[in-house]
Amino acid sequence: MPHSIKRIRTLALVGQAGCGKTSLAEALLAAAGAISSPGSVARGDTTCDYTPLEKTLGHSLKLAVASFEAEAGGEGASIHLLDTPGYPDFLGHSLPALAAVETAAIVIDAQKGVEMMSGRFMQWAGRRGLDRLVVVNKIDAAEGADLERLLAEIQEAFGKECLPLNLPAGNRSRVNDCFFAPSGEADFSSVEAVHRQLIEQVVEVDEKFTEAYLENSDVDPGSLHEPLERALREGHLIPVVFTSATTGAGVAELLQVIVRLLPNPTEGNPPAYIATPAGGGEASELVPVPDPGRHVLAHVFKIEIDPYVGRLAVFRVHQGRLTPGTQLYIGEGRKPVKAGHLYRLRGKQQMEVSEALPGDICAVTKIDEIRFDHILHDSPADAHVHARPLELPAPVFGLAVQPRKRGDEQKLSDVLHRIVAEDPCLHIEHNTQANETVIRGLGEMHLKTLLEKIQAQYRLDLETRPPAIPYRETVAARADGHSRHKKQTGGAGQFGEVYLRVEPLPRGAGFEFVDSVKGGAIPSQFIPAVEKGVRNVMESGFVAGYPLQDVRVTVYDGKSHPVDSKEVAFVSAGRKAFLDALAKARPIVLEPIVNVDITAPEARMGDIAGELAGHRAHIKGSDTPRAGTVQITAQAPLAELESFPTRLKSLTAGHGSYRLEFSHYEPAPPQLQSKLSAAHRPSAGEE
Ligand SMILES: Nc1nc2c(ncn2[C@@H]2O[C@H](COP(=O)(O)OP(=O)(O)OP(=O)(O)O)[C@@H](O)[C@H]2O)c(=O)[nH]1
Ligand SMILES: [Mg+2]
Repeated sequence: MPHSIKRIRTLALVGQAGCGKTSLAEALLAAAGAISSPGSVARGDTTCDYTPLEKTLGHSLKLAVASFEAEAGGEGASIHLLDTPGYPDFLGHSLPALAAVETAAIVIDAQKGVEMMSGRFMQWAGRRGLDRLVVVNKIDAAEGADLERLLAEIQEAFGKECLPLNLPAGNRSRVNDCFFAPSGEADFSSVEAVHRQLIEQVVEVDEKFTEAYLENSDVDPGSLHEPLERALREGHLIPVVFTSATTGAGVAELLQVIVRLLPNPTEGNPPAYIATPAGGGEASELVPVPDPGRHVLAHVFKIEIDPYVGRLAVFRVHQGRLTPGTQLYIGEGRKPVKAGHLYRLRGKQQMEVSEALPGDICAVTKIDEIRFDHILHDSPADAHVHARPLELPAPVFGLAVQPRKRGDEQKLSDVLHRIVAEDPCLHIEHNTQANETVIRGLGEMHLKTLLEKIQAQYRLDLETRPPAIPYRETVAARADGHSRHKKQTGGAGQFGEVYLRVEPLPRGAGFEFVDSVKGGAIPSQFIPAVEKGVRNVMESGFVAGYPLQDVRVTVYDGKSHPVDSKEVAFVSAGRKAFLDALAKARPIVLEPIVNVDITAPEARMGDIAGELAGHRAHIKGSDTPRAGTVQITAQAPLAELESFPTRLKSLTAGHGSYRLEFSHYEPAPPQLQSKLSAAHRPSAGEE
């Protein structure tokens, strides 16, 4: 069968950790005959969980691509299936999958029902205009009555557009089709009634079909491709299917839905790119056309770095046709590269192919310039095209790290560099103040697995500690300062004298330096030297060794000497005059305040409020986005939240999640002020 765009299906499996995505991918691969028998997560031999750490931990840590051919109902398809990790800590791996597919399959654990990540992915996929499909997995493990209730729960949470394409039957040992060829009895509801509901929902998007349906009181489902495609694209229909990855119930039927009903790359809502004209200007939306005859536009949504094999860049083609010989430009880079080899992926396995069409998900290896989110294109005119931004959460959970063994500093820097390339939700900061390297991620588990990976894959042991809190200093009053710098040692002397004033500025205003010296009392060429002296102190702090902010320094008078005045003299005088003023200007320490956004089971609301109150937090509001779930917004000093993730986890048995976001600085309470300045004093002796 020749490769063609219309045969391609792209699908991402998303949802709560443990709902069975990796197992389902395995079952689908086996049902299509791509693997001889399904592997299992417990045995550690699945196609998608192929990294050593995933095998040990028994859950997915990164995005995996499984491409395979399938046939159903006489139709053939070339499927690119994406398996994503469910833990919110790995959103940097799961969210990018949404940029690569036409359809998001939200997998729900039949035993657990609608969970937090099911809802979040439903929303994210909807916002990106993806077709959505709900897969209720693990039906073997749930009771029939639970499944009926679950279907109602799904409709309550995500709307009446969620209609089953099949229903569990034979006491959940199989499913009965309600769309293509409805027949037989189901465990609950009626196949016939569901069939009617489905058809009515589909024809509703088009008057022509509605009329035909009303006239004949039925239509052939085979003739409904067009309105069905539209219903999916407009979110007017969100099909629900039932499966068991373990027993295989509903798996062949799901494969049939993928082949026969899901959109090909010319259907669905087209993805939008952003184009900025060369030389700047207003950015505009650019909609790629899934036509192999046009310029190539492909989006890199995954980077994987294997310590032995090197860099693998996985991309989705949105426009044009790629071959191993295509000259490719990388983002805004001007130097073209040749892919050399193009691969399709099936977990770890790489299968060489001779072309990639719009809709194809392929990989190239060993091109070090390619980064996550890059656009690969074959025309220099497209250098300023970017993918529509992913709504990735900002990493705020930090750990300061250093190698256990001395001399491993360079190795640490290399390893962090590689690891950050694979995960857009991971940042590295160098805090020169505290002389520490801080890794920031989305949560405790994110960083913990990262450290394990660094240990196992790169043989690098790290010591960790909570990162230093970025305190700041400021002044609470206005004061004047003076210093005269005079040195007479044999030859040429040094002379400089400075009068200045310091005053507080509103919070967040930063630093202002004003020169109001009259009549050249300090010659203008020495003013920068005075500023330099002041800035030295701004950086090193006064009371507790943290940078100063929100102050204005005005130099208003001074004295110079025709021979002995030099830059060094004014740097020193500026510095000492500023210190003199600071001592009188009621210097204080500011602490960072963050916004905390907590989502947790409603029953734990009281405990969480208590925990927050004990840590100087103010609760700003609470909301119930879904039955049983509460969302709390609060503000708290960052320093108080060190143990919060652990406490939240134990209070909610792991079901709570939180997000932090910097808000502003506030004066630290007196006790903390004294503690911080006492801690600083031993090394402050130089003044
Ligand atoms: N009874 C039953 N168990 C299942 C089914 N599907 C998966 N499981 C089990 O559920 C557990 C989690 O399955 P995974 O496939 O790893 O789940 P996942 O969604 O990939 O999890 P993450 O990768 O952490 O997001 C494993 O122990 C599976 O064997 C099913 O249909 N029925
Ligand atoms: Mg998994």
